[in-house]
Amino acid sequence: MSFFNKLRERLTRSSSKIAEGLDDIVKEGAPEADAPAAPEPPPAPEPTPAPPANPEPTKTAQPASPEPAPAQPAKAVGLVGRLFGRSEAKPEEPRRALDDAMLEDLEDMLVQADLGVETALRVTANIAEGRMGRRVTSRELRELLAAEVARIMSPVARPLPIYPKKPQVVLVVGVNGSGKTTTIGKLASQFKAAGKNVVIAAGDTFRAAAVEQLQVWGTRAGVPVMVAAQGSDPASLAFDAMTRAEADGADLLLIDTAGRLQNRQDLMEELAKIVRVIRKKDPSAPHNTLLVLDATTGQNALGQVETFRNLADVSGLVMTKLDGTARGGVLVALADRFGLPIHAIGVGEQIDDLDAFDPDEFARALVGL
Ligand SMILES: Nc1nc2c(ncn2[C@@H]2O[C@H](COP(=O)(O)OP(=O)(O)OP(=O)(O)O)[C@@H](O)[C@H]2O)c(=O)[nH]1
Ligand SMILES: [Mg+2]
Repeated sequence: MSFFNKLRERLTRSSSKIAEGLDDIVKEGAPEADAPAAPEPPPAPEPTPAPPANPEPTKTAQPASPEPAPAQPAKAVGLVGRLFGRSEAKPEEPRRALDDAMLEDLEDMLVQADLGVETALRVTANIAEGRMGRRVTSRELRELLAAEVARIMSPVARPLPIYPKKPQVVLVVGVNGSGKTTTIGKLASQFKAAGKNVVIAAGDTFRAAAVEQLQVWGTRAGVPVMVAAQGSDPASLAFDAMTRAEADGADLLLIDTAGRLQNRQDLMEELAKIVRVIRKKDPSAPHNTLLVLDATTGQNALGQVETFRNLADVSGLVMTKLDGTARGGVLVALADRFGLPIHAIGVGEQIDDLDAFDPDEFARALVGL
């Protein structure tokens, strides 16, 4: 199965949240056509809040453009249609006019879908621009939303860059359980399969299980895994691993680290020490510092980026566990807020459940197209 198909299939909790949200928004405000005229809520007493500040306040206030296709009540079924039993009388898709109330609903829905307030505001404003008053279907909204999401994410979609520098040192960091070790296993397998000479350093000397986990991946991929005694200094392991990778002529050295909670100062200092020691060997290393984020943590991911960026020179992100979470929208917020490259996304526990991040595919999958 192609990665896109897998993504679409596994992102359903996020995508149905958004797709159903859009359906509801449109239905809610659609003319009484099919809905039994629900009692209109009384108009808000206070003036409707101004639409979100637009980056370029150009033509937002454009008068309602002529509707492309005025919704018609049930079209008559043509003779041919009747003869062949074709259902030409398919009920018209509900439409709703883009107005302030609808934009507010849209914004709320996007916040619920973990895009974050700032990004939800910006996306909504861009969708509104030049379209106020136009009557849209849920499908059209999905397309508009997908285009906005893709636009935000295109600049950050960059696979892990491979440099001529040997060994290229990739340090992998993140909070507990975010998927660091699994991501290293997947990356090692994929790079090895692509003909790269890879070495892994099991820098999580905290948990014996982490070392075993990496050894399983290493054996599977045919990649050597450097380990050290439990409880030993991960910085000295990193140093030894660099020596080994140099001696082996390795292209890539992937260094796993123990999961660290943002509030554990000692662990955070340990990470800084790993970086210092690596730099004694190669002042330009680590060449990449990957922050692995778990999509299920939703908005917490934003805080994790802040913390790790202050501590290490985070050069790119990997987001795991997009399968089975309704919080996949957080990736849009991350892209919008930080502009850090998103190197890969994970949608499962198998080797090929990690792939480079494609903004268009992600955007379409996210809105359920
Ligand atoms: N469903 C799913 N599970 C994943 C994904 N990536 C990792 N996991 C699972 O998440 C769990 C934690 O992954 P690890 O790779 O051990 O995470 P870690 O960051 O190394 O954890 P610590 O070393 O404890 O900090 C494991 O059960 C993985 O199989 C993913 O993309 N999707
Ligand atoms: Mg681990």
